[in-house]
Amino acid sequence: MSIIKKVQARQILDSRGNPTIEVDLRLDCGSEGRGIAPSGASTGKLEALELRDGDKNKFLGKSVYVAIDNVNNEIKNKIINNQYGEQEILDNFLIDLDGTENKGRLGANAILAVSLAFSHAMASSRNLELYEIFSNSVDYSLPVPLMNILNGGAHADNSLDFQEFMILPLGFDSFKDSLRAGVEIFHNLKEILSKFSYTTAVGDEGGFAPNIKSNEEALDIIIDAINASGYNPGKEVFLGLDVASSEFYNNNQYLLTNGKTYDSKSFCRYLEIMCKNYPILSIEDGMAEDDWQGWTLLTETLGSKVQLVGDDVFVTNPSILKKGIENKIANSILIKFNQIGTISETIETINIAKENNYNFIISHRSGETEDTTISDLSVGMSSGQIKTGSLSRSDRTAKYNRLLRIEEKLGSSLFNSNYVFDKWLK
Ligand code: 2PG
Ligand code: MG
Repeated sequence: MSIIKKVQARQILDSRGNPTIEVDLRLDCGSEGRGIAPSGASTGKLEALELRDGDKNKFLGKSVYVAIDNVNNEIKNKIINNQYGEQEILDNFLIDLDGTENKGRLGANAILAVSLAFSHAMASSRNLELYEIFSNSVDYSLPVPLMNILNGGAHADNSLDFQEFMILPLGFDSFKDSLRAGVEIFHNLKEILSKFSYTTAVGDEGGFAPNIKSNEEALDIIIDAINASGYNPGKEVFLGLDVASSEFYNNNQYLLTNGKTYDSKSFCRYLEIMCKNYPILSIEDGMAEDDWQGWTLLTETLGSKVQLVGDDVFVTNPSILKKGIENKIANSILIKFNQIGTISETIETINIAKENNYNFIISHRSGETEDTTISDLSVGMSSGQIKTGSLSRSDRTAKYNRLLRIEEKLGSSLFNSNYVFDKWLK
């Protein structure tokens, strides 16, 4: 049934013009699947290792020929003509074959691309939609899109400290209407930025990247755009932040571009005040990955009021998430399959989140491709939320477009925008 007959890796380009690895895989029944590894810019220290060649003469050190070689030789030789009845069996085999804690020998990018290609091939061989392959339950749902319309931090060359300013459309009955709200706000935001003579060039995730002076001004302008679109901020459309604070945390201090420094306590207070002044419903990486004390404080202070999402701090790792849950860190987790390196481990982490009442958000990386697997993962695992950038650039809109097609097939009744936020909307 699922004997692997062909495995072929090649180098392609991602949305930033950097090389990445793509794998094609065929089963004996003739079904084929393709997997592509995405790539982050603001990476957590404990992420699985993305293997790059480091040869400055080729793609400025970013080529992935060694990872490709690992797939086309060692991995292929071991898995070809073998049968893997389930995703987990293949993934565990790859994990053992690599033999390191962080998949650093064969490369997490190599392993992930094979893992993804296999899931696509399995879905095709079973005549299933991709979202149907990820879960035994048919409890599907369509996610609320967390749309990153202003880019800062490591994703843009501007002065904004926070990496992502997102809008969360919650007052809508379908995915397509919530997306429409996002699109309208995005275009109104462009007009408002032009009016203030800010650039409307976009950053890595397709959101605008103006040289706005402060985080507060960014939020004010987004509120203006929501109003200009005829939506009610704090009723129909809420705000979300990815502070990505590990990027500006040094020597126990959070240092903003305006020169102000904060310790964990005062930075927590800063975020608390922001939540009082703006309809913020979600804060990702409000504290740095190394600042677990800060995370504890932030969770005690804001955990009952907003979604607190751990990205760099959890890196989609089942053991780290468990530790975080034990330590009462955050109340939600961002899920990126290349942080851990296989589909099975990604699903294991999601199941831990589910069992512990943590929200989980399926997420893209800042370096993406045309691949839309995350859309299916969010529907199949019923995440209720997806974070996949802004409303421009095909690497971002491809994910939304896939969700539109899934919604057409499954019906909008599977979209319930509020349930994942119920506890904070009361
Ligand atoms: C993040 C991601 C995606 P990157 O920090 O959440 O938006 O960025 O892929 O650069 O880590
Ligand atoms: Mg993040």
